Amino acid sequence: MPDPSAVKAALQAQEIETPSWGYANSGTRFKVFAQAGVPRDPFEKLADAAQVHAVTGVAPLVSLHIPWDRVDDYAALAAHAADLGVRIGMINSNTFQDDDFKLGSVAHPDPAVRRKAVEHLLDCVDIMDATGSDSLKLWFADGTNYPGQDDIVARQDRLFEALSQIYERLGDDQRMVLEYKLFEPAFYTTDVPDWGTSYAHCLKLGPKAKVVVDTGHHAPGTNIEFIVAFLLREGKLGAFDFNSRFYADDDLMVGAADPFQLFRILHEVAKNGGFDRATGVAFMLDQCHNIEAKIPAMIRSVMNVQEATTKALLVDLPALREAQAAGDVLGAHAVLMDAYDTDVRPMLADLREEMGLGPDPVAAYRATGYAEKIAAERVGGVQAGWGA
Ligand code: LRH
Ligand code: MN
Repeated sequence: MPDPSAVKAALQAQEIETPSWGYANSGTRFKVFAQAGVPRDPFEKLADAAQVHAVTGVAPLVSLHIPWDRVDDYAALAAHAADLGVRIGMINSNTFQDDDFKLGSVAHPDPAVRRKAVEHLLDCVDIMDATGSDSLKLWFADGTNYPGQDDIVARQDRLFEALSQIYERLGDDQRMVLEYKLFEPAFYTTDVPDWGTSYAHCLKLGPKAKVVVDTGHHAPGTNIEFIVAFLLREGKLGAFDFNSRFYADDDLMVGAADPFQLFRILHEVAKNGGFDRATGVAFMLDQCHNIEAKIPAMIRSVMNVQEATTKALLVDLPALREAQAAGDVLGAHAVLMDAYDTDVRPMLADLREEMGLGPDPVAAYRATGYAEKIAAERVGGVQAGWGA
């Protein structure tokens, strides 16, 4: 069995990145239900993220989304983060809400529109410089809705041209991570629809370009842990966007819909050096809390990642490999299920107490009275959202 103190050390070193937009209002095309106390600006979003880190101890990074988190002074925002005990993580670009991007952004037929998109991406690299972020996270809504609407190969050429311009701009210690998504908002072709397309572009771009695996962006039935294992083998896994789903890109709390899938994914991460800081995999949540209280949902999500990580780290790898080598199908499967069926909550409660935290982060947060405080204070102004 793995050494419990080594497992605890790895858990204590875990750094989960929470999304600034997960603290803001969000919804579907049907309705966005506002909630009392929602932040009105990126400074308040960071304050909420700091609450998640304060009670879990493993969420020190906050991902920004531009322009949703646009401010006049990004260095001041980064300093505010530091005062709160958190850091700015990945900078997410947004080329999916401007009217000019209806037919695409970096893959748009019109070179002037493509230039506008590239300008935005270059602005995001400037924001990385100003905030000390080392990662530009790129997701493109670009695609088509009808056969014949545009040329698939020509769009790939335009996409790669734009990615190359951004790649050239990156500093030595900076990188870009390219996210794929099967569909939505485009419903016929999406220009980066799957891991293979992202991987192929990243391979051609160079070592500073890696793939983002958003767990909600695959066709039903996709074996995501295979993709994760393959990308780790190739040294091309850059980041996760963790969430869960029952149907499409539901963006529900990670581990809520399919905790076994999350375990299988993190088992591949644990077994293939994905938790080693040197591998440089970012573990971000990308969720929308449309009806649930946002900060408790974020805390629960961090706990779900911790629980799945703990189970993955408890897999008896020597026994697993021995059974696999012997062709002992059921034996090998049983080794994995033993870890998955382990109740790791007592171990995590102990770890939190060793870290000087309360054993139950949700209860610890409730005890702060922070939810009532922000509901009372954050009156007036415009609540943050997706600004569409
Ligand atoms: C696209 C996506 C992407 C973000 C957005 C908030 O569906 O997963 O990662 O930019 O959600
Ligand atoms: Mn995502």
